[in-house]
Amino acid sequence: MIDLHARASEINNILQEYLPEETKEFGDITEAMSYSVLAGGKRLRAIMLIESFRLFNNDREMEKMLANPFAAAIEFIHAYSLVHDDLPSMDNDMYRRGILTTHAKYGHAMGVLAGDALLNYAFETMFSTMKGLEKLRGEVVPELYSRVSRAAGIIAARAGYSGMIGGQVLDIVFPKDPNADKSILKIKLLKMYELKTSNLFRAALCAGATLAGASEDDLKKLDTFGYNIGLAFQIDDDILDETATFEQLGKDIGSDRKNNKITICNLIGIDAAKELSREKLNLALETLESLPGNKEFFRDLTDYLSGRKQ
Ligand code: GRG
Repeated sequence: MIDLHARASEINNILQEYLPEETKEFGDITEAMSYSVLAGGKRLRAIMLIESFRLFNNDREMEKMLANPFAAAIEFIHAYSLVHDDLPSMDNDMYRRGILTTHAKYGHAMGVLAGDALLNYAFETMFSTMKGLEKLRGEVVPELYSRVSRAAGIIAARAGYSGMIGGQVLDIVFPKDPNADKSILKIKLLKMYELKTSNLFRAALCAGATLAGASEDDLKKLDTFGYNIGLAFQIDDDILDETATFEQLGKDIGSDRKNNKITICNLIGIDAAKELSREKLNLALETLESLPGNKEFFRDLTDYLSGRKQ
């Protein structure tokens, strides 16, 4: 069985290694960046990126030089999205991961800027891997340059206007009328979940596999796996927002209700939402079996996701 707690600590060490050195030269920005990233978190996207690399490649030196910085970068992007999601103009939340949100601690402007800086720094980190590639023995270096740029391209697109940000936009403009046609609302809601949540899971999985040299066919399968676990994850996030406690989640619960959001829970009910999440995880498991390599980690991860409490 996987020990996600231990894996998260390993990722925290990688994050420490790749965060910019703290300096007051630019005011509080580096401190606010570290605060936003190191506050805690399950580190699932970084873990998935490294594990998808391992499905296709067992060269630990290459993993350290390519997968580790990309794993840090995907967490920087995830942290930026949370920092911006918490802003007064978005969900206006004061607590995240058990501590004050970045804007609540450093002020609104610094919340915006810390998020922006993390997004840019994520790409700086990904492209910094190119500097060391010539040191890897026995590899055709042009192929590795190509893998790095393709992996960064996948992350850019999945996090961008037609990916995670697009999902956030759909979230903001989502119909507020609870009497609208429920089947149409459900389709729209799942599309929004796919965009805002599945996309970063898909990005993590496909970037890790691309760095490892996976085939297009296997990338498509991983993408489908990420799509389904991402949907299940967001459905469960909505369920937890109704049923968990502040201590479990580290943030104020009932945030969706406070913001008058239509969620899968108030649309189809908590039991049907749980069933839908299970369906998506079963679909993910089916796809997983068609992938090569040792899939034990991802089987365990799917199992963990089916009963997560935080
Ligand atoms: C550009 C102003 C501006 C805003 C963009 C992109 C964006 C804001 C927000 C992304 C949408 C978002 C926050 C989706 C929620 C995804 C989700 C369920 C996050 C929680 O993930 P966990 O549980 O968090 O993995 P931890 O804390 O464990 O890392």
